[in-house]
Amino acid sequence: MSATILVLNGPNLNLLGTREPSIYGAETLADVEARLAARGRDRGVGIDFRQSNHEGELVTWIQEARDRAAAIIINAGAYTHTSVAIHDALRAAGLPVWEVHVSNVYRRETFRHHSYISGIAEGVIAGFGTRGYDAALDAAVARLAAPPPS
Ligand code: CA2
Repeated sequence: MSATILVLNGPNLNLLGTREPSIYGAETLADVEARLAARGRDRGVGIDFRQSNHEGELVTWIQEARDRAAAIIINAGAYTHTSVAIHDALRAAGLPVWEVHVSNVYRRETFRHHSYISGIAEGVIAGFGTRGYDAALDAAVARLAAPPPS
């Protein structure tokens, strides 16, 4: 059975492609999901792609990932900057994590410069638009194929 990579999206990311294209681009989240599903198929992994506006739902999905997924790619949206609960759940899951942001958060307001996720992530991708998800997927696939020596 092939590995599954959980791709989680936090609050308001369901609005991608509908508003603020100068910050977030024109692609919808459904476009990103379709592209990642195809990329995952090409690379022999399954993609479980989800979005929620609710912190607790994201926490539950991260907890469940422990038994269902081999890696997590997460754009936690604004919860990136606020959520100790998501930080704790990611730590507890014990899976490799890649953090993605569509925009370059370091060019924006200072409250977006701190992340509760970066410190436990294998890698952080910000400011490459929705292509950041593709880069994170490739990094996760490479890591699953050749885990680092322990
Ligand atoms: O750049 C990113 O991917 C963010 O995670 C997006 C979050 C923001 O709070 C983070 O600081 C950076 C916001 C997602 C909102 O997405 C929208 C998309 C279109 C229109 C309005 C909001």
